[in-house]
Amino acid sequence: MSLTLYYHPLASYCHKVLVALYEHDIAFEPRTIDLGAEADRAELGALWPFCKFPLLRDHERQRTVPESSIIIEYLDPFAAARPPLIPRDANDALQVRLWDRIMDSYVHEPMQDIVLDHLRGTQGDVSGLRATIQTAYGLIDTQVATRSWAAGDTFSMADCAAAPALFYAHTLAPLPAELVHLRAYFDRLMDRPSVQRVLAEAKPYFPMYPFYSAIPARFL
Ligand SMILES: N[C@@H](CCC(=O)N[C@@H](CS)C(=O)NCC(=O)O)C(=O)O
Repeated sequence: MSLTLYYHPLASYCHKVLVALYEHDIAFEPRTIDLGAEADRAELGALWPFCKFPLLRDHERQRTVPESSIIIEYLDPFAAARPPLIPRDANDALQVRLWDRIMDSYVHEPMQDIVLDHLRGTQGDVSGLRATIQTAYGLIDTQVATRSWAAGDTFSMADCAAAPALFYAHTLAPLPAELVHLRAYFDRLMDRPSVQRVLAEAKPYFPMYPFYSAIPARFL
């Protein structure tokens, strides 16, 4: 396989795909994109008009693959030696896809919108976004009370989605002390070697993050 990943080491959706790549130990050429640089934007935009990353280019198969979940699904069959991130069983796979959606839609996206609101200086009412994150926290707490990982006892795509979503959401809405299962799950995620590697690579860029001061000291 000959792969290029268009990404940035600080970007949360890129973290999701990096966790999957490191879980599978798949080699790739990293292509860092600076969205503030015109030439980089033009390069990414020529491949994917929404100009968002992560974006994967498979040179061998001449395929351009956008969207973090789709990239993880695309790569999964190529890493047959490792446990799959999407189970072969259709019902188990559905649970993984459901929890991947929950992490993206109800933690990651509201978190991203709060950060964007801050960066744009729009000072909009983000209470609805915060409430969505709190609802998701409660739901995840119940889910992981009886499971090691988001969709069962095997690390999956849902956990790849959860790691960056919870890492950054935690800086905006700290995990409530009473949600002990969620907090234990967060610690398991942060201890996972693939996640630690992603966070170590992001570390030099953390000062660029607007809520840098809320990143727990153990990650700095
Ligand atoms: N649904 C997309 C979301 C990707 C996304 O929002 N990426 C952010 C970085 S974390 C981005 O490219 N932002 C730049 C922009 O929106 O201009 C996915 O799952 O890959």
